[in-house]
Amino acid sequence: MRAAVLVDANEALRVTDVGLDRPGPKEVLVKMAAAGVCHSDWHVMQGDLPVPLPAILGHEGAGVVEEVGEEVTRVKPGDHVVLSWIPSCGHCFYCLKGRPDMCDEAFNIQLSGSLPGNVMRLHWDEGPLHHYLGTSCFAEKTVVPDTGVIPIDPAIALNKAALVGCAVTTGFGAVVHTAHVAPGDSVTVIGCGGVGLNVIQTARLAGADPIIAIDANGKKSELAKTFGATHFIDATQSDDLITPVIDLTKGIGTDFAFEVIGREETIEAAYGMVRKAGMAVIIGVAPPHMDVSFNAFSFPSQSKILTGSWYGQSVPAVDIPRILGLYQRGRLNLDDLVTQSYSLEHINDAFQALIQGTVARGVIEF
Ligand code: COD
Ligand code: ZN
Ligand code: ZN
Repeated sequence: MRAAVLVDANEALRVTDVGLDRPGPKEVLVKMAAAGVCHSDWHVMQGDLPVPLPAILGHEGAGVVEEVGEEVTRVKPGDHVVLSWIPSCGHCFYCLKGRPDMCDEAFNIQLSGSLPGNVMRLHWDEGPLHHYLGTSCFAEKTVVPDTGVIPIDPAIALNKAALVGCAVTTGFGAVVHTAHVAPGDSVTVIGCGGVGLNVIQTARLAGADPIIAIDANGKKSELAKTFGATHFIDATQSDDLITPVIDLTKGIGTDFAFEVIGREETIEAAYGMVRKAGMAVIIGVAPPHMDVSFNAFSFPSQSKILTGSWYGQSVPAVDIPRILGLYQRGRLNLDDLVTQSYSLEHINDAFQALIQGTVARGVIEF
C-alpha cells in the first residue's frame, strides 16, 4: 500500500510503498477515507516533537473497518470510524480516575512508536517503520488498537468526520471540559488555525461574548468571524497583545484565554490578559526544552488558574459522537473547516498550505 513516511526530521514526507500486517487479537484494520493535516505533524517533521523515526505520521483520520482481530467486539467490518489518538487502556490510574486523556499506556505508545504490547504492524524495504500516536493514517490502510476506533453514523461524510479525530475534539473539549465556559463569559483565542477555530466555534455554542480572536496572519480574521469571533486582533500590529484585550473587556481582562500555538510569548500573554481568578488554558505544545516565566506574586494575589488541555480532556467514545450530532443538527460547522483536499501523493503541498496559513484545514482524501 501507499503511505507517507517521515524518515528524518527536516525532510519532506516520502510517499512510497510499505507493508502492513494483519490485525492482532485486539486490533482493527481500517481502510482510510480521509486524514486531516494538523500542525502537530509539522512539529514532528521539524524535529520539535521527538518521536521514533522512520514513521508514518497522521493522527486525524476517518475510514471504514476492513478487518478485526478475534477479540474485537466494539466494531465490525463495514463500520465507519473516526480514529482516536489516545487509545486509552481503561485500567491505568488515570483511566480509572476518569481522565483517559492522561492514560499512561497511551503515552507509552506515543513514546515507543508502536501499538500496545510493543507490537509493530508496519514495515518497509529499509527496515522497521514506526507507528505514530497509535494512528498512522497518512496511509491507505492502518492497523490500530480497538480502543482507537470510534464508530460513527455512516451518513456523515468521512472527510468532515476525520477532523473530529483531532482539531474539533481538542478545541471543543478545551472549552467544554477544561474551561466550562458559560453564557456571557469573555473568551480570547490566540491562534486561529484548525484547532483555534474550533475553540472559537465551541465558545460561541457555549454563549460566550465577546469572543476575541488573535492571529499573526491577518487573513484569519474572516475565518475567525465565520466561526464566531466578535473581534479580531492582528498580532503583527503590536508586541502588546494584553492591552487591547483588556480594553475590549471593559478594563477587567478576559474570563478565559486559550493559547493554541505553543509559543513562549503567546503563553505568557494568555496568562497576562486573563482577569483576576480567570483561567488561561494552554493547548499549544511548545518544544520540550522551552520554559516560560510568570510573576510569582501574581499567583496568590491574582489567583488566576493556569492549566493545560490535551485532546480537549475528552472521552473520545462519548465526545466524538456528541460532536458529530451537533454537526448534523447544524450547531457546529465542519463544512467550512475543510478548505482544500489533496491526494496522498501531494501531501507535502498540504503541509506548505498549512504553514502559509492559506487553509482552515487541508485534508488528504484517499
Ligand atoms: N502570534 C499569533 N498567531 C500566531 C503566531 C504568533 N506568534 N504564530 C502562529 N500563529 C498562528 C498561525 O497564523 C495559525 O493561524 C495558527 O497560529 C496555528 O494554526 P495551525 O492551523 O497552523 O495549527 P493547528 O491549529 O493545526 O495546531 C495547533 C496546535 C496547538 C495543536 C499545534 O501547533 C500543537 O501545539 N501541537 C502539539 C500538541 C500535540 O501534539 N497535540 C497532539 C495532536 S494535535
Ligand atoms: Zn492534531
Ligand atoms: Zn489508561
